[in-house]
Amino acid sequence: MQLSRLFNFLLFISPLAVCRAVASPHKEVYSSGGGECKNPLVRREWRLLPDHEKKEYIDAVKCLQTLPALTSNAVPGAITRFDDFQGVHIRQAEIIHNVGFFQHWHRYLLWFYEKALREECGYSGAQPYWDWTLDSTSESAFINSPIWCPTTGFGGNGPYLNVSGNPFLKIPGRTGGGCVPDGPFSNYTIHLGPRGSIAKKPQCLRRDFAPSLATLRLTKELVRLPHCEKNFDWYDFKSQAGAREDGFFVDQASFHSGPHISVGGEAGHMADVYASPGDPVFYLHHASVDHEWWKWQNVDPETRFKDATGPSIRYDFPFGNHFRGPNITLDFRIGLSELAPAVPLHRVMDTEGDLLCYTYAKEKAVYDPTTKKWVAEELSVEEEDWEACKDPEH
Ligand SMILES: *[C@@H]1O[C@H](CO)[C@@H](O)[C@H](O)[C@H]1NC(C)=O
Ligand SMILES: *[C@@H]1O[C@H](CO)[C@@H](O)[C@H](O)[C@H]1NC(C)=O
Ligand SMILES: *[C@@H]1O[C@H](CO)[C@@H](O)[C@H](O)[C@H]1NC(C)=O
Ligand SMILES: [Cu+2]
Repeated sequence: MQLSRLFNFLLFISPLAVCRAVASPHKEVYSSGGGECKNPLVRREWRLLPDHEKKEYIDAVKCLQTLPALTSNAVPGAITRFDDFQGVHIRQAEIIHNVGFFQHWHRYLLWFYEKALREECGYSGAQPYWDWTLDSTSESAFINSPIWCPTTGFGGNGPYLNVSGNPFLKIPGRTGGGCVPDGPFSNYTIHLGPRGSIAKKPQCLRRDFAPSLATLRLTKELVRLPHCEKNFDWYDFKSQAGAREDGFFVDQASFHSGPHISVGGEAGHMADVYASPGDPVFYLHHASVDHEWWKWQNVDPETRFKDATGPSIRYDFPFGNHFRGPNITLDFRIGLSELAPAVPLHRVMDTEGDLLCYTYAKEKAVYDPTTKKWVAEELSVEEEDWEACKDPEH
């Protein structure tokens, strides 16, 4: 056990700390003449950012919400640059979920969102992430998470609406549903959605917290399950669990869908498979989903930077029982419509490759009850040993 721990640790840290200086073999195979990643942006957990960095991020998002859209020709309701990103997600929602390139597509979207914040809105930091596991210890921990803080966060829950108006989802213990009344986005007008609608339809940002669900579906144990998988298709399937062709199964919700429905409930934007990027917290949630994939990849980078498997057609096996299309390969292409060029998956496998250039801080957030502040601590070997799995199923 100790030896395997050590071995795993070496596997985990070596590519980050040591091997970055040397060429890794897969890069020669897929050299595409792009740039070189010398100073990766370091993505950190939201609550570990100093307040002035939190403000800088939120100001940049608000800036994106004032710049004119670039995709109005294709998305009539897109008014702002922020809408552009929500719009491309709405348009592609039925092909990018419950498929093998779900992780890749969302990683690519986030990269361009982070790029827009930096290049068009003067943001100097990296895209932060929201580690939901820190807020899953109790209902009040979830409700009082620093992420919902009205002054240094994204605002909180909407007031309770008895009838959610959502025929597709039944979420036990939902507590909100109305317009987010506080925080920096309480006055923002979302233009797109609900669901597949890309016509201009002004609406407020809605949240519908389900705190009891958050204590069940955002836990460290749940996050750990996919990490037990050695092959990407099963890691990915378990990360996306919950949504099926015949409906959404709350009791199977994964660390991807769990936060969507714990924040969005029935009536909130985050629970809308199409329009969820209307809530700015979507990007912090998906950065965390990406962080998990990054951790999984870095346990065995030589293999896992080249492992792209799973169906190309939504709900094909293992997401459903169909075998309608081919499985994805590293040459399968994804795109963001007018927002970014189509690229083969191999370009987004390595976050420090010739296209992407970011990493995640090797730290964890710890609450200090005396100062009532979250502080960063270095991760121990055991904590980051995601391969130690007592009961591997595959
Ligand atoms: C909620 O709405 C249902 C159906 O309209 C109604 O029967 C019920 O009494 C309402 N509950 C509350 C607490 O208002
Ligand atoms: C929202 O609008 C109201 C009324 O115009 C204003 O009082 C409030 O300060 C605004 N809030 C934010 C976060 O901009
Ligand atoms: C895709 O991969 C699965 C195994 O994960 C396999 O059962 C299936 O036959 C493959 N489909 C095709 C079209 O090769
Ligand atoms: Cu999505």
